[in-house]
Amino acid sequence: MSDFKILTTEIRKSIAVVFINRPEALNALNTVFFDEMDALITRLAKDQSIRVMILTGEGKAFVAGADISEMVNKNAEEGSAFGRRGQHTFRSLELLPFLVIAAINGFALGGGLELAMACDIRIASAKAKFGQPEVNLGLTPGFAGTQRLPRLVGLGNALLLLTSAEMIDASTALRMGLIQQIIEPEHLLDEAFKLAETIASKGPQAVRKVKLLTRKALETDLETGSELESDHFGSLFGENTEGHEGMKAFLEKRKPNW
Ligand code: CO8
Repeated sequence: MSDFKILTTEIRKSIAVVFINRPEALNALNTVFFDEMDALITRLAKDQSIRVMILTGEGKAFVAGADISEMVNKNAEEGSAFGRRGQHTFRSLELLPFLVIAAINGFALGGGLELAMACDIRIASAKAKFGQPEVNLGLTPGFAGTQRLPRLVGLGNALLLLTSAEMIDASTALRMGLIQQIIEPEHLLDEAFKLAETIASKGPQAVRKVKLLTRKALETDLETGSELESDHFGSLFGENTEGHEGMKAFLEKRKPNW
């Protein structure tokens, strides 16, 4: 998508691979990034052919945080507005109907870790480093890091990372549950692509529904979530549905034709 300065996108089969391409500033997130990400999300959300998206960074960082040079002279009102802007973009990313895999190639710090946490699955290079260093700058996270981190790693681990600003390696991040897999750096994109292909080969409606329902589990009570699950489960049954085709294909010992 040539009209973008920072984001480059390749569509390979039904998989969108999105690169954050500002390596000279370790892919720090500025206003241009947020404008482009909003536009990209709007485009991709409408594209029914996309089954999985991979988000990764060019160079030695995934993203080393919000752009400090753009933030330094903001007043309180502008600071809040920038935070809200980023929160809105990350929420839209999280709400994309298809699965989003963060392939974390290097530093994922501050706003960069917040961005990775808004993705559905995180796989990381063995060289990646993670942290919420905002308190080093006299700041709190501003893109909902205080909200997503405890949901992913528990309160104690979240407060440890948020208040110590300690940078952790990939094996510590895996142990905490912050990431799901560690990959040798040279194989990161290939492995992300293989995982994306595996997910893309499953029932597309079922995968979208699983994402929606599983995310709901963190945002609603058990009864409401279970009720929603029953509705979606039921919608996959009956003539000409994906579930009918999937079950018929199993019984007929053939691949489903989604
Ligand atoms: N913002 C702007 N520029 C950056 C950033 C950043 N976050 N990170 C790196 N850069 C720039 C450097 O200034 C440097 O530029 P130049 O070459 O012009 O001097 C270039 O990228 C390369 O960086 P380094 O030379 O520092 O590379 P090193 O390998 O020596 O160090 C580090 C890598 C450790 C990642 C180091 O760059 C670093 O500590 N970066 C800052 C990390 C950080 O503090 N991130 C958190 C930022 S705050 C944040 O994300 C809050 C989000 C919520 C905001 C809410 C809005 C109100």
